[in-house]
Amino acid sequence: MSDNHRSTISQILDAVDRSGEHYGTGFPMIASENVISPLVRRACNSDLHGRYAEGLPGKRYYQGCDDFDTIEAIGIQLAQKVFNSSFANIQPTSGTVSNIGALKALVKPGDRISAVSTADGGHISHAQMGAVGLRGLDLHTYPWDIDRMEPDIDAAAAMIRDTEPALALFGASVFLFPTPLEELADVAHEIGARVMYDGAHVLGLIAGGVFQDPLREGADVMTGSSHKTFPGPQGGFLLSNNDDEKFHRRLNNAVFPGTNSSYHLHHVAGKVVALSEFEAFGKQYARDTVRNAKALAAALATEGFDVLAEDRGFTASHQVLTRHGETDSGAGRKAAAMLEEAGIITNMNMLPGDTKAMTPSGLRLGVQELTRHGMGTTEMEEVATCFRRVLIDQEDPSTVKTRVNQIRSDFTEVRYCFQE
Ligand code: DSN
Repeated sequence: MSDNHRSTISQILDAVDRSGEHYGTGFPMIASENVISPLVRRACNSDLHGRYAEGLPGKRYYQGCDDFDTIEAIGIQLAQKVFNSSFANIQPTSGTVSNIGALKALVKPGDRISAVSTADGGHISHAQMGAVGLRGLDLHTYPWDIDRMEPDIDAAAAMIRDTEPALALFGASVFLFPTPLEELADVAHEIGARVMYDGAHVLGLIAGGVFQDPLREGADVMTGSSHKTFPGPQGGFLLSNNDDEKFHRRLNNAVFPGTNSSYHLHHVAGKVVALSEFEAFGKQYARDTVRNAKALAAALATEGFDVLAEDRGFTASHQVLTRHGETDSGAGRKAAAMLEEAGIITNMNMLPGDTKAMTPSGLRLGVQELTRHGMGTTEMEEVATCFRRVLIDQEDPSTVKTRVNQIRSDFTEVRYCFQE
């Protein structure tokens, strides 16, 4: 190896080795992330990372897929069980890719679609800048109830009746409370629209039975990520409870060949292990996650923070939203940077009223990963105290970091999973 190559490789590998450090010693609180279990990691770190298996189990375009057929067939069955669905495709390589697949299956270019606006917490794939624009759809966003942090039911129902979308899309990336889906899905079905629910953030809570049950509340299709509250490797799911085989074929075709070729077999194997672990431990994990989010929100409010949605008990999901200054002031960005210096990893987030994604006033916090490491309500109070020391008391973040590392050192294992 030349000196140049040696230096490049060591720069890369040093950064790879370091990359997990602050997550392992601090508080990982990004609401869209999670930690994988040792057995999921083993499945992901396999030879499958370099293989192809286009098609479905037993119907492949390549030889050499027998073992992977076993893995994917088990995975489809487990996904149907865990999500209580008659159809599951476990191939999408991300939540966004499962959304692109669902849009390919459900609508044609030029069709109208209704969705949550990104300013109100909708995902970028629900927007013109993302998958909705890619499919050439005419987007109409729901009127929003800022106090309840959900679509304004009457106004959104009227909007669906007026605009008559071909598809009513629900779900978001800022997701504190269940969507009033039953009411709005009924209206959408009345005017002949299909209903899609993007459960990316809350999929583990849905499967754990603690949030809402979209496939029984009117969603024709549910998409989601396999790595947010569902604690698997990065990837996606496409799910439905429609029993029509023709519809199943349409969904499968939208995934392959529609939107995926290689679908990252090592991650699929990891998803299947995660599904099995979820079947065993998921309900308890989901309950503990929501309990911790409520505890963190209450503790932050007690410490003096402006926590959103107090009137509704702050949250019913894994997420908590805090406001740190005036609308569009960038106070959320500053707060996230200060917390990072103390070993607390969060993300700035737009709150109602903010108009600029890079200078928002808020933070979006998630407790699912801390919960997976075994933290409970007592630790949530300690986490809130660390927030107060950094952001209200303005203590030197490196002093607070010592305390963060000390708290975290008692919670290094991954729980709610099988031991190797
Ligand atoms: N950008 C992710 C989130 O943090 O919500 C979703 O893809």
